[in-house]
Amino acid sequence: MRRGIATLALLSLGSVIPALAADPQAVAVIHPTKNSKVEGTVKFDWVSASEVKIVVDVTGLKPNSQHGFHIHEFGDVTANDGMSAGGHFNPKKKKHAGPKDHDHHSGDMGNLKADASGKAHLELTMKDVALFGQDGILGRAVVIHADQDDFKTQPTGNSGDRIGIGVIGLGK
Ligand SMILES: [Cu+2]
Ligand SMILES: [Zn+2]
Repeated sequence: MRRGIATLALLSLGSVIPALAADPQAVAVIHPTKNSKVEGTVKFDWVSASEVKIVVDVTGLKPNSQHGFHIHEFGDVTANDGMSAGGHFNPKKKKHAGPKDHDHHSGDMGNLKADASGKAHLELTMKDVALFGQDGILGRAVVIHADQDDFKTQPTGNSGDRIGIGVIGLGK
């Protein structure tokens, strides 16, 4: 009887908590905004509850240049200039900076470096984002910018137009 109640409790818990792999993942597929050809993927792979490995592969960038990219607050990609995604994701109310600076927006991911063919590959590890909850990034957007993030200008890093955007979805 007691075991039956425990099983019932487990079953009902299972129905409210989404079935996630032990190692949850998220992915954003990057699409070009107007007048852009930027495409690619940004993958998020939690190696522990507080540590996520991010792998970025993007094409269509200006060759040999750097491009700021961030998680922005809203997964609203209705505006064709990307502006509907709002500002940088910043639940901890910090100042804008680079991902390696002690204080930075949770969504600050630094710069992508495009090679001579306009491709960029980047891997970085961040500790400030989760899938769900206050730090949750699911349903928000990754935005890639035309210019380099200077890690100083508030609150944007002065990285210019939004040339690529993708909504962060639950990964397989
Ligand atoms: Cu941005
Ligand atoms: Zn920022």
